[in-house]
Amino acid sequence: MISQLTQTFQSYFGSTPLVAFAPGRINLIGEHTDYQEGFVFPATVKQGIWVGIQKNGLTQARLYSIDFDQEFSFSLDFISPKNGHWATYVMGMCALMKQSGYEVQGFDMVIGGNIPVGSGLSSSAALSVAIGTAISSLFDFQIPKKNIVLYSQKSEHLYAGVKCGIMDPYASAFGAEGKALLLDCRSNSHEEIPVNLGEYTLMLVNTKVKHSLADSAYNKRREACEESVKILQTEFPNLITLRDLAITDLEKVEQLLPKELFLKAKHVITECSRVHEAATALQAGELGSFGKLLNASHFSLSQDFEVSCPELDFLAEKAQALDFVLGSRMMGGGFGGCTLNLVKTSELEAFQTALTSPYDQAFQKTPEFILVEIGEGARVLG
Ligand code: GAF
Repeated sequence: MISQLTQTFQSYFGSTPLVAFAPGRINLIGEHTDYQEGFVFPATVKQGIWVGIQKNGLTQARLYSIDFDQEFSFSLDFISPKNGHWATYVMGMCALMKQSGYEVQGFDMVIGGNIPVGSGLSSSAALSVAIGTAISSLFDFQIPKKNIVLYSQKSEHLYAGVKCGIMDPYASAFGAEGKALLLDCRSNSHEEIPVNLGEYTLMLVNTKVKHSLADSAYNKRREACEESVKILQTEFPNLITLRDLAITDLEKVEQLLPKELFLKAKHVITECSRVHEAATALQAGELGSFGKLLNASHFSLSQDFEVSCPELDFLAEKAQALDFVLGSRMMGGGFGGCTLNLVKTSELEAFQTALTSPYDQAFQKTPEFILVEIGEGARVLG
């Protein structure tokens, strides 16, 4: 990828670029908890976004996307990011850096990547983090990683219209080889936990669907959680977010909230607890318990939080029924993307066979299987 990017850059812009990389992420467990300041357990994959960049001495950013085979340029003096275009992510990051006082000057940029489309591995966060890392390095801004993460999240809120949490850019920036990040989304700090899976392997199954309601439904779930917090604050005066509640509070929470809101709150409260249990199980090498928590997470996301879809439910349920699979669940925001599966390494082929034709028969689609290798977070490659 680096040599393809460098060659493309040279043929478009006639100079040699600095190259930065930011990976996509998986999430072991802890879904729809980050925007309630809860706990998540992501890790970074080897696939990601590469950005080549060089100064051009102009007041313009000139861009080329390898994947879209498209050029785009904009003036750095008048940045107006528009939703729905890949260049929005570059404009968004530049606008936010400039607002923070960084004097972003003219640059040329080539963007390439190998994150499977629609897989839910968070290519947009990887893109923003790669752009931030590249610009910071090119102009020697030395922007702290955490600020690049915050710009990335804000860019998604302001210019893509998704009120996402911090997990995706945080993981992309801070990922560590062979480790998952036990991330506290209140303090925005993490602990690295080694992912030792013995005879087992993590495998993603891509549904190859992304239902159109995904972004609006995501924002609605977030609003539902915020509404619950407001109602609950009358009885829990110290409550800031749902993260502040424990399993032992569930009975009282059920009495205070309408059923719809209760089920959403119940998911967040129980999922935060599952994250801690999963981290403990993983550290103790208790993979059976870890797998059961993945299954419980799927059930809760599907039945209580209602962010699954028929394709995800089908794949998770089929996988859970296999005796060489310890756990399976939908991963990420939902309504499409991938399931995450803990599969016995010697049975990976049998796993693919068991899912492929039933899925094809049910949905007229061939699922895509992606082996997870946990790689390092964002960095400048030279
Ligand atoms: C998406 C969001 F971007 C994350 O912040 C997180 O909420 C996730 O969905 C669900 O856990 O990836």
